[in-house]
This record gives sequence, structure tokens and C-alpha cells, in this order.
Amino acid sequence: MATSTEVSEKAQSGAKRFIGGVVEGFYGRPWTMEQRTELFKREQKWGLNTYLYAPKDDYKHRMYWRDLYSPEEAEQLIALISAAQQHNIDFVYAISPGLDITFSNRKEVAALKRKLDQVRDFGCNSFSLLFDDIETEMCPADKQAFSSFAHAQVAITNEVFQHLGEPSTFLFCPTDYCAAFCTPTVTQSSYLHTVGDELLPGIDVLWTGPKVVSHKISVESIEEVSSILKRAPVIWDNIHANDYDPQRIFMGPYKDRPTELIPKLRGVLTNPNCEFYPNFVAIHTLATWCKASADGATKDVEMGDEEQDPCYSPHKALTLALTDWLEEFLSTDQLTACVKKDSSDEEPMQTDLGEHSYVPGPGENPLYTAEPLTLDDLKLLSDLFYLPYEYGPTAKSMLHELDWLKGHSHAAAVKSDQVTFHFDKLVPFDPPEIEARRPFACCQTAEWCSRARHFDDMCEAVVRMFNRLSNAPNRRILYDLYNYICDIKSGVNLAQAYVKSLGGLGKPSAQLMSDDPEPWGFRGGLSGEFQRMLPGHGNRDLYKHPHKTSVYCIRPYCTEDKMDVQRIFVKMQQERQIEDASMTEPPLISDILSTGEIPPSPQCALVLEDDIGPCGYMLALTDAKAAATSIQDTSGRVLEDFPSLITGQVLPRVTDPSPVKRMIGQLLSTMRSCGSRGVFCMLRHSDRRMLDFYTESSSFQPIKMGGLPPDVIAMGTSL
Ligand code: GDL
Repeated sequence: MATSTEVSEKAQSGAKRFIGGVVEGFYGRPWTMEQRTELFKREQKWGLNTYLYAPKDDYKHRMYWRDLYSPEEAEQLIALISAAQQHNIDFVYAISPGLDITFSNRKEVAALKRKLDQVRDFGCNSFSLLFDDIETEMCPADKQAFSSFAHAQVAITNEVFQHLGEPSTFLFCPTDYCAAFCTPTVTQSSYLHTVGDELLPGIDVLWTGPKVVSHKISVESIEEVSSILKRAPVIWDNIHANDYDPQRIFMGPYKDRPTELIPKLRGVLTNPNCEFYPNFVAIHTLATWCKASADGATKDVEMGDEEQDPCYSPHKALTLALTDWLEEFLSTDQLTACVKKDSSDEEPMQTDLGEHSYVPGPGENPLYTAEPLTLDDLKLLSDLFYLPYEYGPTAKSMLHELDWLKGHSHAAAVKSDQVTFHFDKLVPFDPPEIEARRPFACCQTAEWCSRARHFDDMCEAVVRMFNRLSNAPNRRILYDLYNYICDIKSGVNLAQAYVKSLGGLGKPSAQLMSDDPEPWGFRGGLSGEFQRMLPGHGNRDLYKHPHKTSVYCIRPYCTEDKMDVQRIFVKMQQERQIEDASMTEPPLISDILSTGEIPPSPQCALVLEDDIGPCGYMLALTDAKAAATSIQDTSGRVLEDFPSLITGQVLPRVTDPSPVKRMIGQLLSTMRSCGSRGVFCMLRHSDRRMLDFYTESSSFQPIKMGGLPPDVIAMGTSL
């Protein structure tokens, strides 16, 4: 492991060393002095060099920023600063006066100086002024004194910086600390221009990237902001912060920040999870990242991924971190001392009790022996609680499989007594003895059963991981993780029971079905209730596709549906005309199916219903010749290759693409079994959604067809 000197030498672009470390900058319970001291040890061991003290909910850091520290508090801070020095960590003391400071009042400036002087007397040499998360409107007195909010902040920051003798580390956090906060843009932000032009050059600026919690930070974005700030920023990285969501914690690797950034930055400080111990991965992988450079020793990444960083592999950094973390999980030393000393009500695991250790006699219960935690368990843990915008590979695969099992279960998506199914492949994936192991063989296909078993195995692995974690000797890490792993275990259990019920494996447990469930039957409390009532469960940006919350029914079309189908057809036509008023729509061959002029072929019409009523349809003609000659003159060859015709529409309220794709698949299957060689459809270019449904659900490709209006496209697929 490289030392902090090595890191700074590699990353150094000018005279100053690269700032690499941790900012305790989250909302909620601050870390304890003992945890911070532990942090300094780790930072030193892993080659990081800085700790920024900025706990949002520490009274004297923000709310009561003017108040001096009491003698007891002073004693603690002095010890902490000295511990940081012992471990070669630069202790940066931050203060957040922005909630209520009057910048133009000299007494306020004096109060700020007095407070920082006190901390300087504790032995601290590095400081920071933070103006994040505050009201941007100035009070009347300040409006009179300063031409803008940025001018007020910069004036006080420069004055304090000089008052403290221009410390070599002095950080300023702007109110517009990410691109998303800049009005109108980074390059046109007058706030940032003022900071860039007026802030003294010895002061560094904190920046969280494109957003508060930035998914990716690109080199271009940093070049852009640096040119306005007239200095390279220090990234305050919220990638592992979890103070905004009590159900999430992040244990994936530091990621999506190319190492090319290192020479363009003044430093990176990670503002991680509120829970101290689960930050092992966040900090360890950041340290690995900081050590990477163009000629670095970590230049050893796997090939094949287009987004490869030649100097840093998140996957390898994660494995390194988890391997070290496993050791800590398995260590009892700090724990037993700590638990025995601090708490009488928390029973540590039975360890070595020396002479008094109990040995069961013959016929007595054997002692409980815990299975040891494995590296795979930690990999799974990290996968389940990965990063804010990404789940780890196993979690992704579980979601994908559950989605597939839901979508391909005819018990769930289609009323199986009304629609006939045709499956191409009925190949069992597992040998018969494994097939018979768990009775998923039910109303589903062999592929469904095989995938359901695989899903069940993945769920079981989560439960085993939970059990081994709960038995791991290091209780401090476990207690920090406990709520999260309990929560995921319950979530996984629910999904597991649901898949079993889809597979026809009996009803869910009586507890789940009870009219008077236990409180864990309605998890999430009031906040959970609100979330469930919102469209998409209130989640906006985690998934590319909208959430699938509606229950849809796909059923055969009957003559009573004619009016509804016409209504949906006309409504969608009107929607397109609203978007493009100049558009006139000559009828297409397929329109006569929608308007009811020609009835669909038997078994070739489906209606989609949600809880409001009919919301979509798919209709088909196995032999389209009659319809084709009645309206447009298609070349004979098209109808030879694609004798059948399909059409359909769905209302905009259907945000989930899967029922539409399923209807298309169902009709294609029916036409195939009727002996058709191919199917074509005709669409207007403006009908993007249907175009996507056809191309995504089956291999529909554009085909040449004579006599089509310019805004119309014909597509076909062979069966
Ligand atoms: C923020 C806060 C930070 C908080 C984080 C994540 C900065 C500069 N400030 O905006 O205290 O922990 O979001 O919620 O990031």
C-alpha cells in the first residue's frame, strides 16, 4: 500500500499536494471522537491525507456557530486534532455561518474570527467556510452593503483567510456548489464568476460535480468549472452519502470519475454514509483511486468494457477493499473490549470465556456454531447496497429475473383461460433430478421454472449472507448495518414468496394474507404509505424506464369493445395532431381495422385494460390482401413475404411497455400458428411509441412498400 507521500507525489500538479480524504459533512448524528480517530488511522494506512470536520448537525459547527467551545469540548477537540497530526492527517476545521450571519455587521465578522481563533489555539492550522444549503436571499442590510450574495461571501472569506495568516489549506464551499445549482449555466453564472474573480488565489473551492449527488464527473465538466473559478476545485463527493434516504446505504466502489481528473483537480474528499463502519469500501476504494495515475501500479484492468479507465478498475478496487474488510469483520479485539465496557444490555457473541467456557455433556444441546462470513457474502452485500445510481451485478440480475418472471408468468399477466399460449422452446435448463428438487413445475413453462429456481437460489444466498453477517464477531460493523440487512432480507423474502405463488406453489403464508397483519406486513410507515400512493412509487430517476405499478389485464377483443377501440384510435390521432397542427392524416390500411370497417381475424384481437378501463388494443388480420387492395396499392411482393397485418394503440397513461410488447408477441405467435410467413405494420413517423414497441418487442424492420405517404413507415417481421 502506498503512503500518503507517494499519493501526493503522484498526484501533485503544482507545489501543493493533492488533497485526498474524507469530509464528515452529512446531516444527522455526527461520528464519535473514537470513530474519527479510527478514521485517521485508516486514512494514514491507505494513503489519504485530509479530514474535513463539517458535521451539519453539530450545534457549534452550524446552528450555534458563534458559540465558543466549552472547556470539556475544547479538551475533546484538542485530542482529536492531535490524533490527526499523529497520523499525518490534515485536520481541516469547517464552520457554516450561512444560516443567519449578517455579512455587513462587523460584530458578526468578529464573532467568526473569534471562533476560528479558538480552534486555531487548539492546534488546528487548516480551515474552511461553508455556504452550502442556505437561503440565497440577502437581508436588507447586506443588500445595501454588497452588490451580490457572492460578493458578501467572498468578502468575509477573504478577510477571515487573511486574519488566520493565509493557511495553506483553506476551503470555501459556495452556495452554488454543483452545476445543477448554477443559473443559468456554469459558464454564465454570475455567482461563480464573482467567486472566480474575487476569491483570493490561496483559497480552494469545493464542488460536488454536475449534481449534488453526481452520477458521473467528466473531465470536460471540471475543465469548464475550473475556467470560471480560475482554480482547480476540490471535489466534495456525495457519491456514498446516504443522509437523504433512511433505507439506503452505499458500499459499492468509488466509480465513474475517470482518473484523468486527478491532475485537473486540487483534491477529492468523500462525504460518505452517516454510519461510520460501513464506509470501509467508500474510503478504501477512494484511496485506491487517488493512487492511480497514467503510469500507476494499478494499471491492470480487465479488458472488454468500453468505458475502461486504464489506471483504475472499480471492480478490482472493490475486491481489494472487501478482502481487507473481511478481516475486520472477523476480528473480535476492539469489539469485545468495547461491548464489554460500553454496554451492559448488548450481549456479545459467545467468544473465549477461558476456564469458564461451557462444554455440553452427552445428550445435551451442542453449542451454536456460526458459519464464518465469506468474501462472497461481502460481495453480495456490496452488490445489494452498491451506489446511488447503480445496483451491483447480482442485485441487477435479481431485479431483471424478477421482472422477467413477472412478465412471463401467464398466471399473472394474462388470464390464461382466455388466451392460448404458444411457446417456441420448452427446453428444461436443468437436468431432471434438479428440476424435481423444488416443485416449480406448475402452470408455467420449463424456462420459467428453471429461472424461478435460479431466482430462489439468489434469494437464499441473501438470507445466508444475513445469517453469517449476524454471527460475525465484529458487532460494531454489524450494528451499523443491521437495519439495512434486515430490510433487504424482508424485501427478498417477499419477492421469493411472490415468485413461488406465481409458480403455483401454494398460497403465500397465512401471515402475509391475514386481514390483521403484523406491523411488518405494512412496512415503511406513513412515509411508505405516501410512497405507495404516488405514481411510480415516488421514484423518479433511478430507473431508465417508468415503474410498473398498474395491474393490466390482456383479454380477447369482443364486439362490445368496438367503440372503445375507436375511441382510443381517435384519441391517439388527435394527440398527434395537437403535437403537429400542420399534419393531415390520410387513412392507412391498418386504420380500417381500428375503425372497425374490417373485423380482425379470429383469435387475433386483444384489449388491454387497467383499473380505469380499456386503455389499448392490438388487432391483426392473418390475410391482409382484401384490406390492402381496398385502400392502397401495395406491391405484390410485400404481401407475399408478409401476408398478415397488425395494428394497435395504447393510451399515454400506459407508461409500462411490457403489456404492449406482450400483446404484440401474443398476436405474432397466433399468426405463426395459423401458418402465416410474416407480419407487417404501418405507422406514422410521429407515432414514436408504437414504433419503439414494435422494434423492441420483435424483430420488426423497415420494409419497402410503394405508394406510402412520406410520413408513413412500413415494417415487417418474418414468423
Ligand atoms: C448536500 C450537503 C451535504 C449532504 C449532501 C447529501 C454539500 C456541499 N452539502 O447538499 O451536507 O450530506 O448534500 O445529502 O454536498
